[in-house]
Amino acid sequence: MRKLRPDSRHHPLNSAAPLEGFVAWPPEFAEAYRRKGYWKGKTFGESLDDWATRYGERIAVVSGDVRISYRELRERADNVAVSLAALGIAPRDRVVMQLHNVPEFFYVAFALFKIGALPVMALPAHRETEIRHLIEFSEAVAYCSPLAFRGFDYVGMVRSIAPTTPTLKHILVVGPDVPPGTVSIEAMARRAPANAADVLSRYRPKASDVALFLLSGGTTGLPKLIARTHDDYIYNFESAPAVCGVNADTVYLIALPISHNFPLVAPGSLGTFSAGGKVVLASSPSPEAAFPVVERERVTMTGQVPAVTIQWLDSPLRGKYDLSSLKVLQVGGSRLNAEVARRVKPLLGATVQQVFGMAEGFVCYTRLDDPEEVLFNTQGRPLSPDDEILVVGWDGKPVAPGERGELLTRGPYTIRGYYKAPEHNALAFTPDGFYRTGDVVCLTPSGNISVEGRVKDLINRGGEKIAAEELENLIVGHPSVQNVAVIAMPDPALGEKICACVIPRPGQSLDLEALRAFLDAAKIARFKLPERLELVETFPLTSVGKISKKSLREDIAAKLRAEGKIP
Ligand code: AMP
Ligand code: DBH
Repeated sequence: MRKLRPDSRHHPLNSAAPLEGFVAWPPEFAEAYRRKGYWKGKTFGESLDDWATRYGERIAVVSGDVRISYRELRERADNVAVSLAALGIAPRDRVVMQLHNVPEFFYVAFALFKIGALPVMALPAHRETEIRHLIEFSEAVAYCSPLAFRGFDYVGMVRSIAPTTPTLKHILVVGPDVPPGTVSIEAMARRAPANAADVLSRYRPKASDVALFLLSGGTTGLPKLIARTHDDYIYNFESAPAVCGVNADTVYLIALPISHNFPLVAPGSLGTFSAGGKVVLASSPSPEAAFPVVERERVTMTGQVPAVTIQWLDSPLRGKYDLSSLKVLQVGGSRLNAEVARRVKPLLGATVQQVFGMAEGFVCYTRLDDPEEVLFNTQGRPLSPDDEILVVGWDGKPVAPGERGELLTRGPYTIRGYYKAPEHNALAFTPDGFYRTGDVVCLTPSGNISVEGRVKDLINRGGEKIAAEELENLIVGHPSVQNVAVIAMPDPALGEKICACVIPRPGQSLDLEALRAFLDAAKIARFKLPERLELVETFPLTSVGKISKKSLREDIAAKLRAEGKIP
């Protein structure tokens, strides 16, 4: 039997010092957010306990045939928490979580919240390069994954990383039968230690402390870490139900990756839990996987990216399943075409809700009773009355009403800086703390935001964000490549796809397959692999001599039109 008594020297939670590398809100803002009741001083662990008390035997999570009540959810999270503490996982220790849509995600996340340890929310699509970066950057002590998912061996991957990441001590794995040297999450969840209350009472994270790390889509290099506090993240998801029509009767389907900000808090699983609703997990958003689940569980609401909405609308399966329970279809992550938005109600029977959000915080929603003109053509308005927004031009000054400009924002749930990234923060935030979203928007006469484009150098591939620079850094390493610019090209289904424009070295050539194989060998997420390669002799330049990605984008769009690939 292991010792369950944590060593108090390793538990700095009662010290006033914030986590090193975390950029806190200035005291006068924090004080105002508390005074206005946004930050309630409650932690995630306390929230789960409240839900279990209030909603008890109601079903919190459905996954296949498994149905878990609020009481059981709390019990399993507590069991896992005590086991993790016994392993030596201490407050503020980082744990990279790479789980797909399984209930164990909630057991582990809440267990970590309860002991003040900090999940780092990776996505199932990430591969060795991203995971190594996350483990190294966060100095993670543990990694958590399925054994395998969609044919990929996660444990094998982390085992190949572990010898060179000395902080990493534990591998936590979904399933009852896990390989030697790893820890079964299921076994931890079922083991009920007698002294759970006693152990957990020693861990008292503060509401103002960091609760978890999300990943930024990023514009430079590998993903940045976004530290969200108990106070600000709870405010974020507790405000969502009112604008999304979520209540105890809501059946919310998660078909996007469970660890992404959209299905976590907008309202996501956490907003649904806070209202006592039911969260249903699906393995994929495809009509084949999701429609039967909608029918069986009488799903009332889900969140999806525009590419999936198009699939749902065009699917021949639509008439074969009873989707009549759907009341609200949230669409976000990338720009929804107005004509697609218009088809949602007639074909799926649900009210469309556009969601424009970011893991950095700020979220806009159209409201369910907005006129069609607003529902179809805009991305709505901010969640909080204290979300401050500025739309600025190239000179950094606010543009005239209705003009386009970059959206800057700050507020009670928008970060003031990325974790441990002071140099990047000096560029990504204004001196007075506004986050430069990199999104180009305009304010419509109805007071709503319309997303018109962006100034940040990334590709938004159906909601999946790819930093151009990250790919460029890899591609210049190819022996046939002299220089490269990675750009977005228009795509009817995904909105955008990835195009690599390459100047080959003299006498060398390269084709798309070879480029993709080269990048695949670099072990990056497959959604980052370019879908087109353009070989060029020179790049168009801007007046200051930088590569003009704008001209490159125009060139590729013209080519695609000429090829009949886009209208
Ligand atoms: P991330 O930083 O990965 O959380 O991605 C957030 C970014 O996704 C935003 O800054 C926008 O560029 C984009 N985005 C999210 N929702 C929408 C939407 N409804 N319409 C257009 N772009 C969106
Ligand atoms: O793309 C996103 O990151 C996003 C989209 C919709 C998001 O973070 C959100 C809603 O909260």
